[in-house]
Amino acid sequence: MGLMDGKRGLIVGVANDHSIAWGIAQALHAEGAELGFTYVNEAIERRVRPLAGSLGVQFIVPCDVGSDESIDGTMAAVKSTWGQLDFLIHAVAFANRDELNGSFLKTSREGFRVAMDISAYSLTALAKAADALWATQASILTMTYHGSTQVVPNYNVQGLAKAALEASVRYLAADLGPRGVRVNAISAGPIRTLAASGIAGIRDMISAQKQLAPLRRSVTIQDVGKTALWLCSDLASGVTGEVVYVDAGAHIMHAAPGSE
Ligand code: 0WE
Repeated sequence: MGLMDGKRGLIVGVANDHSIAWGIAQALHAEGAELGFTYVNEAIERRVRPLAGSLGVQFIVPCDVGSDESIDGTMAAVKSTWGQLDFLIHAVAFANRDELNGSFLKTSREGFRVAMDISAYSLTALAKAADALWATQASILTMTYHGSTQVVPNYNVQGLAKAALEASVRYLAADLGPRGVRVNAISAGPIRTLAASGIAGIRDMISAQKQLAPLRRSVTIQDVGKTALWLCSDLASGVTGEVVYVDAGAHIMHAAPGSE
């Protein structure tokens, strides 16, 4: 008996076996969920197919969250394959690389638009396209980061996009709640994923987190997967519109304690 037996859902954002979406997929699969994966292009498709295969996942569809036509095609495939959707995992973000370096003040109009479109609006776009598919007691989950509310050097416009994403979680929760659909976000501490690998100083950020965090460690995609499982399962039946931190407690601290 698994917590997710009989539940079917789509995972958007697996790029490789370091992806947070992959940690979530493994945790949900282990409790009996039936999964579908999306890929944004052929390079990602080549990485996603073997990962999907290792979990016995057969439903693999293209999805470019920057395109309404692509999202409509994805949801049409969900409708014809499953008829309804019990959960959706949204674990994608994108800002132009030159926006994630140096001063926020130099943010361009186009850089702002792209970050908001791909990192924030895409959640609403997916939720809207799946409007006729939501099962009662469905669960929508997205990924955010503390740079939404605190200034993290270099995170810049991506922090604004995460702030918009967190607000989207609350508005979507209010709209979909009457139908029993819950909408939540996990705010993960820094993890060395593909998206983070290009970030200068990510290693230092992770080791700084280890000093700061009450648990004195960084978090893994397995940590995130277990909280995702809780939020997508009936265990979190009373939780919606929430941002749950999975960061070993780091965000409660103002400064690391002195060594003594
Ligand atoms: O949300 C993120 C990463 C999001 C991200 C990463 C990239 C890298 C490659 C969005 N767009 C891009 N575009 C690219 O071209 N994180 C929470 C990880 C992250 O990213 C940072 C961080 C942390 C932590 C960027 C600057 C400072 C800290």
